[in-house]
Amino acid sequence: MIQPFTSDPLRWVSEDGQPIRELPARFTPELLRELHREMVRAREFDKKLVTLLRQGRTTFYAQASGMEATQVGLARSLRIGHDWVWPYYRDHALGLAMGVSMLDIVSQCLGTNSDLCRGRQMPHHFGSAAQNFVSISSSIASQVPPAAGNAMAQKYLGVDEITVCTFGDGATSEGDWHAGMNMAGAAGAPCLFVCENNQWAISTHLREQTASETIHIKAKAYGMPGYYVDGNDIVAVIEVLSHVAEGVRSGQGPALVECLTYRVGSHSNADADAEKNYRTREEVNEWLARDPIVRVERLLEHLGAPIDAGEIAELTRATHREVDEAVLAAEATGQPDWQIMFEDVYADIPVHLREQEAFLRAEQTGTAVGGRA
Ligand SMILES: Cc1ncc(C[n+]2csc(CCOP(=O)(O)OP(=O)(O)O)c2C)c(N)n1
Ligand SMILES: [Mg+2]
Repeated sequence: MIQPFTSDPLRWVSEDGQPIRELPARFTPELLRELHREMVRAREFDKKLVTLLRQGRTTFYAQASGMEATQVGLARSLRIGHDWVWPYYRDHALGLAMGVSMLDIVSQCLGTNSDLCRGRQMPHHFGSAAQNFVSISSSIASQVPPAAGNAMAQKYLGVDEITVCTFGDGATSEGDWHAGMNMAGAAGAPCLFVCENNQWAISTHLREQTASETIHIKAKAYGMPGYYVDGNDIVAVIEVLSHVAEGVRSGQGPALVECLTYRVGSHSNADADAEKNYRTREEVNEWLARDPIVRVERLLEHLGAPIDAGEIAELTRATHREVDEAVLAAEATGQPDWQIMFEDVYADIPVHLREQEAFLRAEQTGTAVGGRA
């Protein structure tokens, strides 16, 4: 039933929340409510972080609003803490759903002492060892070759794990993407590539990005199956991704899954206003009407187990409290001292860095007598 290379995205639930294929038994109202909760938490996290950005308490943030079904669904399709995830910069809904702590993510965004990197990484580029969630990089597609390498190592070591590598539609134009796909294909490495196709790479539309009809058909060239799924239908995302992940796990080699979705907010704070210049309000409204959270609410209504508005409001408040508490806890640890830039790289700090540290210290205390050449 789950076939690769379909011309239309695989879907289980229509945009108005009606099952269009038999709903698999595991999608009980309880599970659907849990998934709904995780998506609402991610959406509200977005809103709170945009506020922190506007307050100048962090300097970079990229919203995932509209893409929650893809990311929360992916988290449900993995063996968390076992499989390895090489994410990209819009994956906080994935991280949250995988159990990365709110405090860790917020600390990283604020660059406080509670941040594992202590402010030495671009905000909103967290990682988490407990979940094998590799630290995010902003260089588009730079995670793809190392993810393929990770999967090759898993194959050679014969471990019962897979690698998951996520990226946007724009990333598929990068040389690194093709190198990584080729390497994984040639090696038959257990890598699940997930394209979060939100149809825009900042202001470049998918149609300008590639002459291929879809992203998933590119898998054919690398000798792996390519699947096409409605990324706003969380039932479809979980059905397809867990099926494909099990294939990868059982030694069938790598696979590519394209989740068709949309980012309803701006690309990041870098284009918060410019967004209005490259896409129409009508297009955004069209996709707002396909909201993945509302789709689950309608499905639950259809199943006779509706979530009432009061419950959603309480869920929203609880998430806001959770973020507020994480912000207070992170800020209470203070900002890192400048000296930390010399730490955590070398076991023994080399002499030239010690000299620079001494120079900076003298600058700080006003006792510097001259610069270094
Ligand atoms: C190597 C590289 N080139 C250019 C950029 C600038 N840049 C940042 S995000 C982005 C668009 C990426 O779009 P996509 O892969 O579709 O992901 P999305 O932001 O839509 O989730 C670009 C070009 C970058 N970060 N790295
Ligand atoms: Mg994109």
